[in-house]
Amino acid sequence: MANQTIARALEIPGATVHWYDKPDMRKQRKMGHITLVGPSVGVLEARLKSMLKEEGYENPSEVAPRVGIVMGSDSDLSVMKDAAKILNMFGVSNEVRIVSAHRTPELMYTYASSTRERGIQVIIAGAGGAVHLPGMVAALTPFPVIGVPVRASTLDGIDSLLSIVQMPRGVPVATVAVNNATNAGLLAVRILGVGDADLWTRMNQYQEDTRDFVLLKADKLRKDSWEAYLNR
Ligand code: RP5
Repeated sequence: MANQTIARALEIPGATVHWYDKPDMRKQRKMGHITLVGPSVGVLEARLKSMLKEEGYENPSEVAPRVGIVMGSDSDLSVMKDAAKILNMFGVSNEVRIVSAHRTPELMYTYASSTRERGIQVIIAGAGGAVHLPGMVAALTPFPVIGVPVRASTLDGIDSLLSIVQMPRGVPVATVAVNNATNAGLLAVRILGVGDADLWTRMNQYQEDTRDFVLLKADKLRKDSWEAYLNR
């Protein structure tokens, strides 16, 4: 830990430097550590991010993802990106990965069974057709899994929806509407918000903003004729 690192850490609220005071310094030798505390995981993440940024780690992937977004194929990405957009908007760290239940079953196993040690708390899994990814991931981890049925076949997404929603008793998967990865992102934020006051407040604000937006449109329609409203 360089002197500048210690000085910078001391400027971050909630950070404490533990210097071991070892007599000599060697390459790769642990000389100390920094602990970070905060009122919520969200605040903690922001503090950690700011510290890593100061240290030159600009890449957000350096911060452990709290939500894992997985999909069976890159063809699902145009739908699944909406979950990542929502999580980014709420400042929730996430990662986006291709994990195919039928074509890379070993990877699916490794991914799902390593979620805890990697800090992932919620998984959003999307796929189309004969979908097994969300269910299998839910079978492999105790963390909540949200399934996104992707419209990817000739059956208009009904096949994907039924494959995900009809889970056997004992292995729950929260299923959102076909192609609605936005709701999967929002549900993940709500789940995390149960234990994160900062995130809870932001979700509450989001709901108030949504309500105000609808009321604004309702007011406009009330004042104008419906023809004028549609022609705007
Ligand atoms: C693709 O097949 C889909 O959209 C989908 O995600 C995928 C299912 O992949 P597996 O998980 O079954 O390999 O066409």
